[in-house]
Amino acid sequence: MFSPDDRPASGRIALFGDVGGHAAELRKALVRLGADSETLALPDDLTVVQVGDLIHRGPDSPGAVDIARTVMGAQPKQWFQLVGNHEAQYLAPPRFHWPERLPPEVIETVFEWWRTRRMRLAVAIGTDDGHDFLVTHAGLTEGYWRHFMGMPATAALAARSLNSMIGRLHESWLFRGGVMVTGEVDLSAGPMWASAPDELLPSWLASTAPAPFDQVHGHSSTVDWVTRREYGRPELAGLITEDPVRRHATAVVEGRRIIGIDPGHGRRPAKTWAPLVLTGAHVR
Ligand SMILES: [Mn+2]
Repeated sequence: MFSPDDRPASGRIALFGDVGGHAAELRKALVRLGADSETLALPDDLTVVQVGDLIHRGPDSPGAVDIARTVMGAQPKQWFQLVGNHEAQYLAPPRFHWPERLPPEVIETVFEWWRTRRMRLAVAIGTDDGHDFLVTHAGLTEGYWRHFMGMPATAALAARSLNSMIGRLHESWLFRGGVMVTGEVDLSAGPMWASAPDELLPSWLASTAPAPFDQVHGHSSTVDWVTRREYGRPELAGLITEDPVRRHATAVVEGRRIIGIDPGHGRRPAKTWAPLVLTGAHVR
């Protein structure tokens, strides 16, 4: 029997975009949210979702993996680790050219997360004010939702569908590329690879049915945060609200929000960025 007491307690959920090997930035932001400055123990009311691409690019990928490993080990219900295309590089094709390779023990940790399903494709988040968010690395395109998943009607069903494919017959579907792999725009691009300006947003704009839930994603952005130039078709610009301090870009398509939170770190960290903090929120 369902009773209101069975509902997970609501609290803060901090969604971290692509960390890209910037372990020091991740640590600083966690401490700012109330994590212990030495052990990184999270306060009881805080849950973290990291959208994948923890690694590569910045100076300390092993350190970033170590932070996730430490908190997941101590507080497994309070850290949700998603898989990005950079983690996928060590798991399955398509592989892309990348100049760095992690040390073997770090690769082993990433592989172990995947094998034990500690690292997953998606998380669904509900908020007390009625939002229903699906969180994935690159975002769920309309075509992938339609053709590979049977059009789940809620974020929780979509997350369950994606996560249940790990280790199963159709696992390779999860690694489906898109324009960033093939050079061809694909409105069914996969949830680790879809490009926000070229595939994710256009796919939902072209949809005959409104999106059934809101989304949060990392991986790519509709705006270059350094030059403030917008990517993609001009009609996208009118739909997007930018927060250049936090580096969040929120598109509203048919009343549904698609929030991009990739801070766009390079070899150096972004000058300014922040996780997206949802209050009154719970993982479904
Ligand atoms: Mn990515």
